[in-house]
Amino acid sequence: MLQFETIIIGAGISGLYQLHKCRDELNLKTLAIEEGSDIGGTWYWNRYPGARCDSESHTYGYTFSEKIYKNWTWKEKYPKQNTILKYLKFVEKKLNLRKDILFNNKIISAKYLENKKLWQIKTNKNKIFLTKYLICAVGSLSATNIPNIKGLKTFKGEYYHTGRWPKKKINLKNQIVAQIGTGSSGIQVAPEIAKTVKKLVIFQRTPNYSIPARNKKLTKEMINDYLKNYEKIKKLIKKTPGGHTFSFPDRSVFDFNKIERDKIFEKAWLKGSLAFRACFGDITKNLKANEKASNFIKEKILKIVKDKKIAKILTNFDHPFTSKRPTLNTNYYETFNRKNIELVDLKSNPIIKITKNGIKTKNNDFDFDKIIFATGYDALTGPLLSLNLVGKKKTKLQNFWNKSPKTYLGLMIPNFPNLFIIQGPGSPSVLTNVPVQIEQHVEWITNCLNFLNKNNKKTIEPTINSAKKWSDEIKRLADASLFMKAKISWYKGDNIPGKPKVFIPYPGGLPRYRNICNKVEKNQYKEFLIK
Ligand code: N01
Repeated sequence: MLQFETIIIGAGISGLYQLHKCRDELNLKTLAIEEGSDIGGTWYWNRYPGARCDSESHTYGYTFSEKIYKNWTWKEKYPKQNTILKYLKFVEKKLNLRKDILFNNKIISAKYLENKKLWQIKTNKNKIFLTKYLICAVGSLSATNIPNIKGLKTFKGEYYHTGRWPKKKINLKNQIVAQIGTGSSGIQVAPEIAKTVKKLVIFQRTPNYSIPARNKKLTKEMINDYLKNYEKIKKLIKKTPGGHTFSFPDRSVFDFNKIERDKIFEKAWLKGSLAFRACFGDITKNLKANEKASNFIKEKILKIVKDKKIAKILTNFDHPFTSKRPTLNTNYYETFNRKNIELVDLKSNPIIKITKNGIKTKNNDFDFDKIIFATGYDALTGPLLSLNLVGKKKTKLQNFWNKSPKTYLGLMIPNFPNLFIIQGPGSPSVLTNVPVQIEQHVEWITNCLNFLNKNNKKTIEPTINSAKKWSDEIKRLADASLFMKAKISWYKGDNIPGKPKVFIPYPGGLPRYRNICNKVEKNQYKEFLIK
């Protein structure tokens, strides 16, 4: 049985950086284990047509190395999935990481051996490893959710989830295709495949607010500009709440009359960016202010979509803008003006079952060649629960988290010594430009391991009390936010039957979170049991 000082689960953005830090900075004997056949995590699995990132490319990547930052050139405002994959392969090569990654192995269980103070890891290929530290770099959106709709097994065509899109080329030409789900993934897939398929029927449960991405090629000047400003950008994205280059101004929606306000909205709409929500400081905080932004978007959709019935379904909002994850699109609303598109409102016409030939709703019987599930994820907790973690005193994570995920800082779990999570439940994670959060987590974990090794400490785990206080803090912040106004939101577990209904990520913003983590480190981890 091979033994390591550190095992990292996952070789996506977080796993790769953590491997570099543990192996090259701390000199720990380290192995990363990856389920896929190559590196990339999210960007390995999400190969669906139209997949792109909606953080601006020059902010979406590692900033820890000036050399790496400056030796890579982003060519578009929003990078495509395979461009990000190429970027990660470029980084991996620079750091020579591949030789310490075991591919095609999925972790099926991880058990803490109290007498040895080691974790025992098992993979689906019957490989067993021991390790002192176990770092879960499994991503927050990697446990795909295919809803349990009656009859799926009887469907005789092929079906796919966007987050597990097949490697083989899928021929959609002349096909009649169903797409269930209109979140970030669905909004990207539909315009892309509508160009090819014979007919696309989109099944919408909740309408989504979407801002035009206005993707474009970066000019030489733009590229030189961001490269020149490396230090500035690196500092800036650490200061803003979401890890983007934009922050929220002091100005209120109510400081302006409708004409002035709409001018500001229009400018942001034409620019196209997640920064639309930061046109005013109160859109994401105050329901009345939020209504102004929501109404502006609604009016835009009503203008774009020609069919009045479809436009009504697309704007039948039941939640405030930004209470669910805001999305960017390229011609999503325009796609509904095509002749080969149909929109089904699941609120009035729900799915009854999937049949051999297609989908039966309350009012219709549809025949399909293929079904695309853009139905999201068992976010944040799902990827960790699937590892079948068993901690001290035979504590199963499934039981320990049955009412709510309990972590301290989203980084560690009581009863699970020496187990670290990158982007875990209880951290800002999915509410941020993810690589910024990842770098902060990897660096915090690295410093913590360094502290333990230097001080000859064998184990670390947070106290139950610190985890309880952290959950209370998340609840307090979430209750005061607009996030809780969304009826169905994966931020609070509503999309998965049986999942605890609590707000999962930390909603206090990255700078505040970073300060708390830094304080914990400076005070030598007083909220933890260290032995
Ligand atoms: O998943 P989602 P996603 N019957 O959960 C619907 C990141 N991301 O893969 O809103 C019918 O957002 C569900 O309906 P409702 C990003 O963080 C980023 O799109 O729950 N419908 C919804 O419409 C994002 O937020 C990028 O009522 C069902 C859709 O399926 C996160 O990943 C691109 C259903 C799921 O939307 C997840 O996005 C892609 C059911 N039983 C993803 N169950 C970029 O950076 C669910 N739905 C651009």
